[in-house]
Amino acid sequence: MKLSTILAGVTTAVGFASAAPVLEARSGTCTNPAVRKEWRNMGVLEKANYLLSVQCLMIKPSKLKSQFPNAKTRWDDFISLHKDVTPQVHFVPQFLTWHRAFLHVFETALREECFYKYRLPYWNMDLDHDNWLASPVLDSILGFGSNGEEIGGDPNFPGSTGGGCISSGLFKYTRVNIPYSDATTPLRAPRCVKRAFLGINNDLWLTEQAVQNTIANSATYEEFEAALEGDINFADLSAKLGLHNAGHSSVGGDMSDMFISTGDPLFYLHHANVDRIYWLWQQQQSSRHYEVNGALAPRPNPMLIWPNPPSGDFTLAYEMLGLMVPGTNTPIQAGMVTNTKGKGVSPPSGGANGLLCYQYA
Ligand SMILES: [Cu+2]
Repeated sequence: MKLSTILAGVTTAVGFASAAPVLEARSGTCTNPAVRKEWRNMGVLEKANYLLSVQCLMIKPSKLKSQFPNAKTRWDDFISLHKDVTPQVHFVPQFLTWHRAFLHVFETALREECFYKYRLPYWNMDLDHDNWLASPVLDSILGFGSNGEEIGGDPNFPGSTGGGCISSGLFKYTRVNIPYSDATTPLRAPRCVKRAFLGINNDLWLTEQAVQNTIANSATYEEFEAALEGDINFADLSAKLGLHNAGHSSVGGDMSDMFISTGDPLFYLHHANVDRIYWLWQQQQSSRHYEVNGALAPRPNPMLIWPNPPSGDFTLAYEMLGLMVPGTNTPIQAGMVTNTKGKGVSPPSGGANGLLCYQYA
């Protein structure tokens, strides 16, 4: 049976045509936290609702075109929001809080502008590190499709396979309109999303043991952030790669381009998993729900240059670049998102009320 036939069958059940947007009260505190689940623990209707809602964002017209002239769709908006601030939100302590805020804005768009009724799923890559190709996340019907078409891999990642456009599933025909970050790459918009699977770091960085080590060995937010995000050292790539970087390079293709990796729907599942591990670290001590520290300027890295980075330390008042509280023109501050159950409550040290009300299962 073809994918479209199967999805058409569940379309009515998940309310594709008739669902009113799921609006959530913006006021109040977090009395009943929503639950974000691992992809394989979601039911068929939840999966179908998610996949079709993502496709809805890929079709809806851009709202940020004046800011991002290449953007044609809402999906392009989210690629652009990330691309525009990539040097400012990677290899810096705000990495975890910025991406948490970004996921919140994305999840809100899925629920309010499309017809998504549940919560962002995550991909626990540990469950697939030794049998990647069999992952339910990569299913070609109730998943995100598998590797890129086989063109001998990505030459920048020796040992990778695939390398071409997503070869199966609903996103095989996805087209995005945001150019690659590499200025020497000709603009071929609209273009497909590529993948180039690379397994060499899976055993080292994606296992439950690696996650537990990262959590146990990080006493401060600054240490934990650097360990989970990871650092790039071309002389010894595996040394400090970290779960976040390893997950990106394991999928490869668009996912290995730090600027436009958000074009692959797997970005959001991988980053929800990164956010889950951040949440797990916070669960260890209640003070960690509002702990931030570290210098705002980026760690030395061979990938990105933030011209004239600010001096000073990362604080709860620091604004998450480019991200507004959904439905407003108010910039999201770090202290609004460090606590996943902090909705409607000010941090102990004072400041704007929290936005979030969720946990992971
Ligand atoms: Cu990112």
